[in-house]
Amino acid sequence: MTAAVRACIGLGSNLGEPERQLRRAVAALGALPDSRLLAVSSLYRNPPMGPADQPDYLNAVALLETALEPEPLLDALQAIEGAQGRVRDGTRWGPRTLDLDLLLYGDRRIDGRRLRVPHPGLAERAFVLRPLAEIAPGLVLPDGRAVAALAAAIDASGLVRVAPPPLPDGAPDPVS
Ligand code: A4P
Ligand code: MG
Repeated sequence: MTAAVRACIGLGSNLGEPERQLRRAVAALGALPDSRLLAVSSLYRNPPMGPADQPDYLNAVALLETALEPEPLLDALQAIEGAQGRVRDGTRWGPRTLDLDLLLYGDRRIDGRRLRVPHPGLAERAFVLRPLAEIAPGLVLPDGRAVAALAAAIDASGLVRVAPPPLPDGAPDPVS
C-alpha cells in the first residue's frame, strides 16, 4: 500500500439491533480495498443528539490505514450504510441502522459540498471524543487541539461503555 493515511471513522446505530449493525460495519471496514483496520473502540450507548423521540444510540470509532482518497472512501462508507439498510428520508439527525462519518483523514482539511473533514461535530460530541481517545490517545486535530484533552473536558454523563471492541476475526490487536 502506498501513501497510506490514517483515517478515523465514526460509527453510529439506533435501529435494527445496533450491536449487530456495528459488528457488521466493522467487518465491512476491515474488508475495504487498499485499507487496513488498525483499531476499533469499545461500544458506547448514549441518548440521541437531536430529536429525542428515537431509541438510544450505540457509537464507536474505528481507525483505518487507507490509500483511498477521501471521496472514494466516503463512497465506500455510504455503500456500507446502504448495504445495511440505511434509508435517508431527509430527517436531519433521524434514526438510522448505520451512520458512518469520516471524522478525520490524516491532517487534511476538506471543505467541500459533499465532504467536510474534520467532521464539523467532532469536538463537541462525547460519543465521538471518548471512543476516539480510547484508541488514539495521542491524536492531535489539524487545528492543534489534543483529542485526549477534549475528551477529558467534555460532559459524558450520558455515555455508557457497554461492550468491548467488536474486532472482526483475523483483525490485528489495537495499536497503542
Ligand atoms: N458529509 C459531509 N461531511 C461528511 C463527513 N465528514 N462524513 C455529508 C460523512 N458524511 C459527510 O449525512 C449527510 C451528508 O453529509 C452526506 O450525504 C455527506 O455527503 P447523512 O449521513 O446522510 O445524514 P445525517 O447523518 O443525518 O446528517 P449529519 O448532519 O451528517 O449528522 P451527523 O453529524 O452524522 O449526526 N446521536 C447520538 N447519540 N449518536 C449519533 O451517532 N448521530 C447523528 C447524526 C444524530 N444524533 C446522534 C448521532
Ligand atoms: Mg452522518
